[in-house]
Amino acid sequence: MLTTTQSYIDMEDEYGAKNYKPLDVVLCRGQGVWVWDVEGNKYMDCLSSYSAVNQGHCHPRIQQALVEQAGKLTLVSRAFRNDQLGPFYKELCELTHSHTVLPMNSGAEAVETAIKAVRKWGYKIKKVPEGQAEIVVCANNFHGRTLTIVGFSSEPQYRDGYAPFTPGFKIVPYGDAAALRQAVTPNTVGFLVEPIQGEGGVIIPPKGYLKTAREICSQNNVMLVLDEIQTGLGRTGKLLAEEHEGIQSDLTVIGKALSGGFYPVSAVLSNKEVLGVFKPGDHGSTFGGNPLACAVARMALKVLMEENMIENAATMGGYFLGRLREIPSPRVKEVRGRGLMIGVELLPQAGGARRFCEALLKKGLLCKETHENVIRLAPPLIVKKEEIDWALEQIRAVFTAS
Ligand code: IF1
Repeated sequence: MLTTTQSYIDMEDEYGAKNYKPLDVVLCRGQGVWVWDVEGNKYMDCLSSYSAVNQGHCHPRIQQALVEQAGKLTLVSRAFRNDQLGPFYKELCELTHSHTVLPMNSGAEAVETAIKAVRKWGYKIKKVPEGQAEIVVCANNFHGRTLTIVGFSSEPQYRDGYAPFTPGFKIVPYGDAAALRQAVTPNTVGFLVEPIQGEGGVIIPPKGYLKTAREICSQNNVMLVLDEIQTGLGRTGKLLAEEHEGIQSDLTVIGKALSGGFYPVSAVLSNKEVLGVFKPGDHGSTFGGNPLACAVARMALKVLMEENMIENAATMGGYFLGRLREIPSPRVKEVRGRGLMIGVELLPQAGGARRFCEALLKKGLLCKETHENVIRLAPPLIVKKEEIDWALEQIRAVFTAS
């Protein structure tokens, strides 16, 4: 007789496209940092759905906001106004010191929106010759999966079989301010960069890099666009990761935890009039800014702030990082991170990160490798010290096993 788990796996395999290779665990319930599979086994979620569940699974206050709004009004399109959009704009702008918001749904959609905005700004305001706008991006970037975005990825697999791509992008090494300065031309309209490269392997740039990038952009009238879809909303121990360098981007892209994992909600925030270049009809989305998304996002931001999740991420992240570094393991090359965005890079001879994730799964800890040798550890920001201690026990056991 097939186990329940196996029967679900078989069903997925029978009917689903094979664009993922998930761990063979079938989850059916989540609460806080914990999730349960269909066999009743309990796991600590140390991925947080790639930082979309910063507030913890099924946060009761966000759930209540979702249910209440779902009983009132879910979608009216942007042909009409709704009573959640204005308050969402206001609260998000006040929280992030922005003055304009453009709401979208997925992170990639928001990144595409930012690309369109800086290009249009380049032509209409900076007076770059039509069709010649350039945007600088970094090697090992991850900004989403649309054709334009994968077109400027440096990861062969993300590009394979999808050409032709959108022109107008230049790739420079991440963390190299001189290379950025070199790449800027009079036609450069934007620099799109992650404050920490998540998918790239939790790569933290050299101290001062973002500050210098800010200066280079300001000196050359180039828009600094920070992709904070993963690093934002508390993940690195600050509301936005840009705060670690004391800078302000011209555009900030957020998503994921903007809804606490309940609903796809993303947004582009602008500290300049860049988003002002959009006129009615220039850009849009059926679901962008819908009342259900706004109600959920308003509550997701409210609990993030009211329940001190950002401070907890800073404190618990520092604790987690420090204790991880104490684990004596010949397999570990480096433990790095900021707040609760942590990566454990293994030495090549360790045999790859996937098998450690599978071993940790057996001990009740869910995490995910990125590329070959990095294990990402990113529990929800509500994680408690005793829960981290439990996780450390499982990690120590796996890392020091023969
Ligand atoms: C997958 C990766 C993470 C992101 C940043 C934009 C987006 C993402 C910095 C696009 C999305 C997700 C996508 C998801 C897995 C996950 C991921 F492994 F793919 F690269 F987190 F690192 N900017 N990241 O991290 O947002 O359109 O997905 O809402 O595609 O498998 P989205």
